[in-house]
Amino acid sequence: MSDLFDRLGDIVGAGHVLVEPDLRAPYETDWTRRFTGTARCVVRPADTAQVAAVVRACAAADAPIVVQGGNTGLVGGAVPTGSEVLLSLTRLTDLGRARDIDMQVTAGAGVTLERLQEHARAAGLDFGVDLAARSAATVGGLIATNAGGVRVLRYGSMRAQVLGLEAVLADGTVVSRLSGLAKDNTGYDLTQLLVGSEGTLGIVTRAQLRLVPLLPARAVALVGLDSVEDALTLLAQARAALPHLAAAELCLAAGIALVRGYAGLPAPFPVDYPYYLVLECAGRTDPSDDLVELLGDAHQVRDATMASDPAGRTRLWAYREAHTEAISTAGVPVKLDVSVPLRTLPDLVATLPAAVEAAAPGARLIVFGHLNEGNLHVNVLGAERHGTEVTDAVLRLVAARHGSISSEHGVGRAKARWLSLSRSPEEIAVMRRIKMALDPDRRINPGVLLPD
Ligand code: 2HG
Ligand code: ZN
Repeated sequence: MSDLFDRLGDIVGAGHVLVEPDLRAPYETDWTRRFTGTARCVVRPADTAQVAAVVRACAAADAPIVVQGGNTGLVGGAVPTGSEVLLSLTRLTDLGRARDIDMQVTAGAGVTLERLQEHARAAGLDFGVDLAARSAATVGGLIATNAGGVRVLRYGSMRAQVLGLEAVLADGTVVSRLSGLAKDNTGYDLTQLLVGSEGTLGIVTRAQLRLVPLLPARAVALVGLDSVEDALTLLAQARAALPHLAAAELCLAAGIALVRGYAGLPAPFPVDYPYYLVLECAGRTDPSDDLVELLGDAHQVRDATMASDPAGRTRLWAYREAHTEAISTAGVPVKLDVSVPLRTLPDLVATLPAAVEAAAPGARLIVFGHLNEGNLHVNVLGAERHGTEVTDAVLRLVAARHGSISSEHGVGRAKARWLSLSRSPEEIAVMRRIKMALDPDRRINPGVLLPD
């Protein structure tokens, strides 16, 4: 083993090979504390050439690799299981000029989402993906998991932002396609094959990313509602009437109560409602009037509060964005991320409490999510000992409604054994053949995505 450490030290510098348990520890447990394991060592290369050399050294030593970005993943896909070298990409922080001529930027895998956003905004542009873990989540991880977030309604998920990438394959080959051409029909799209492959086909080291216009004028509304059906009707009206619609996020009373306790937020309205919708509009000029008109005309709206100044917007977004932190502060959740066709969403929301109670009696269910994509985040507290039962019960409800067992977080280790609920045997067989073609020795992220 020490031969491998020496070799890795030669490649990245001995200070970037972390062997001692206390140095490895921050990398070995995920953000939610649900997934934890041991790595042989953590290795922190500085550029693509070093990543390729590390991969070759690991291959020579027959050491599997687990790849990690900001360690904000939620499905255990970047956590080691015992024998892997943990390859951390946080030092790949090169960030090119945000170009307005083609609205693109080249970013290293270790660039955080927040830095990318600030960089684009300083150039009068913006990035199309946003999510609460922005300060730590990295470009490489966002690509590997095809991250979603709160702006999918307007710009699509991470996949839609990736115009090209550079990656190291399991044998150390570097494939690079960073030209960013808007039109390029020259065969298989390797870039999009790697997006969402969860590090199982290659290690993304750099990406060519699409930027979007900066829309500085924003208005946010928090709306109290009686039912999911009403939330969907209001969303349909908003989609039709508001060309500036930028986000539509659903919260439930239990989550709002938890967040209020955690963040010390006041009650948004004099009375509580079972459902809440956060709507955001974004444009070059203040979109408040359009939002006021929509909410004034919609009979489903029980109460609403709005803000267009930055502090007020942040305050309203906090009711939604603080969910994940509030949940993790309350305990270690069983965390599921599912989507169903919109017409079946009310029924799924109605069915979840009984299914969860049967699987984990007395557990606490917190549901929220991205309404436009029918994407619910199902978090269950106090169910650590019933994680498998809860996961099985919820994912079967989703599959019965032709939904997806992973809407945006990925499959990781957490859901690999349930993959067949969302993908056919034929699809899984093709996925395995692709894996075998690119990583026949199952060297990178073994056990992630595809069940053993
Ligand atoms: C979000 O939408 C993230 O805030 C996290 O996808 C969801 O904590 C979760 O379950
Ligand atoms: Zn989400």
